[in-house]
Amino acid sequence: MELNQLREKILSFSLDDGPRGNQGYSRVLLQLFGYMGHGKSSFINSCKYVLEDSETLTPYAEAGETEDDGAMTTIRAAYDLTENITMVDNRGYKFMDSFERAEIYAQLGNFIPIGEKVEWTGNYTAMMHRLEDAELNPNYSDFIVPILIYSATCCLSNRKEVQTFMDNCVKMTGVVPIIIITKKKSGDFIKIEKQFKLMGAEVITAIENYTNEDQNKTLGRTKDILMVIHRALADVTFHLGQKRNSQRDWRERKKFLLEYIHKSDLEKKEEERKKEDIKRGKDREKQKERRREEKNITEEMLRTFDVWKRPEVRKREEEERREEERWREEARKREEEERRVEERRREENDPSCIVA
Ligand SMILES: Nc1nc2c(ncn2[C@@H]2O[C@H](COP(=O)(O)OP(=O)(O)OP(=O)(O)O)[C@@H](O)[C@H]2O)c(=O)[nH]1
Ligand SMILES: [Mg+2]
Repeated sequence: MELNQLREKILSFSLDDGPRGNQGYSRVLLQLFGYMGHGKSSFINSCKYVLEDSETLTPYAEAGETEDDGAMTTIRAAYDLTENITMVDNRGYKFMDSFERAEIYAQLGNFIPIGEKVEWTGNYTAMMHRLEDAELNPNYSDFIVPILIYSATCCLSNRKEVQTFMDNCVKMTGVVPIIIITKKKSGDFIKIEKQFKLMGAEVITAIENYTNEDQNKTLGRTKDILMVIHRALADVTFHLGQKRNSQRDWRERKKFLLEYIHKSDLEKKEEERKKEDIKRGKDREKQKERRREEKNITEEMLRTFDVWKRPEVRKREEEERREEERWREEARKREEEERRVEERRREENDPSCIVA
C-alpha cells in the first residue's frame, strides 16, 4: 500500500464503518505498556510524526531518561491520533510484582482515569477503592488494543512475566498485544522477535523511534510505524465483525481485575507468611546456635577450671596422705614404746624374775 493511502485509511477510520456498526464503541484506545525507558512515549511521538505532514518532530509525550532511574511518565496521559483513535501512555514498570501487575491491568482495563497519576499502591483496599471510583464514571465506549513496547537492548530474561502479561491482555481485551521492538539498531532484535513469536505474538515490528536527536523521515521507518497503526485497526474491525457488547466487555474486564486483585492479595499474604516462617525458623536456629555456644563455653570453662584446679587438689591430698601416714607412724611408735614400758614394768614386778 502506498504511504499516502495508508495514512488516509488511518485518518478516516471510523468505528461506525464495521459490518455490525460500532456496537457501543466510539473510540479506539491504543494502550501502550512496557518497562521503564523502553520507548513508549517516543513511540507516541513517532506515530504522531508519521501521521502529520510536518518536517520536524513535535515531542507531544515527554520522553527521556530520569536521573534517579525512575519512570519518566507517571501520569496516565492520552494523545489523540485522529478523531477516533487515541494513544494512551501508561506508566512504565520496573519490576512486575503482583501488585504492580494489578495496577497495570487497572490501566489496561481503563479503570484509572486519564490524567491521573499512577501509584504502585501495593494495597488491596486502595485498589478496591479505585475500582469503586471507576464504577461511578464507567467508560464503556473505548475499544482497547494493547501494545507492548520492548527495547532490543534487553534480552527477555523476564520471559515468564511477559508471557503472563500477554496472556492476560487476551483475557481482558480479546486482542493479542501488538509487539513493538524499539531501539532495533542497539540490540539483537531478530532474536527477540523470534522469542515473541514463540510466545504467541501475532504482530511484531522492530523499529527505530523518531526522537529529537534522530528525526529524518525515511520511507521504511515511516511505513513500519503506519503499518502498526493500520494493523491495530484491522484487529478492531475483526472484533467488531463479531457480536460484541461494550458494557458486558467492561464488566468482564472488571471481573477479571477483581479476581486478579483478590488473587494478588492472597499471594502477598502467603508470601508474607512464608517470609515470617523463614524468619522464625532462622531465629530458632540462631537460638539453638546460641545455646550450643553457651554450653560449649560452660564446658570449656569447667574443663579449664578442672585443669587449673587438679594440681592443687592433688597436692593437698598428697599432704593429707603424708600427714595421716606420719600420724599412723607416730601412733605405732607410741604403742611400741608403751608396750615396751609395760613389759619392763611387768618384768620388774614378777618375783620369778628376781635373781637370788
Ligand atoms: N536510539 C533509540 N532511542 C530511543 C528509541 N526509543 C526511545 N529512545 C530513547 O530512550 C529513552 C527513553 O524513551 P522514552 O520514550 O521516554 O521511554 P518510556 O518507555 O516512555 O519511559 P518511561 O516513561 O520512563 O516509562 C529516550 O532518551 C529516548 O530518546 C529508539 O527506538 N531508538
Ligand atoms: Mg514515557
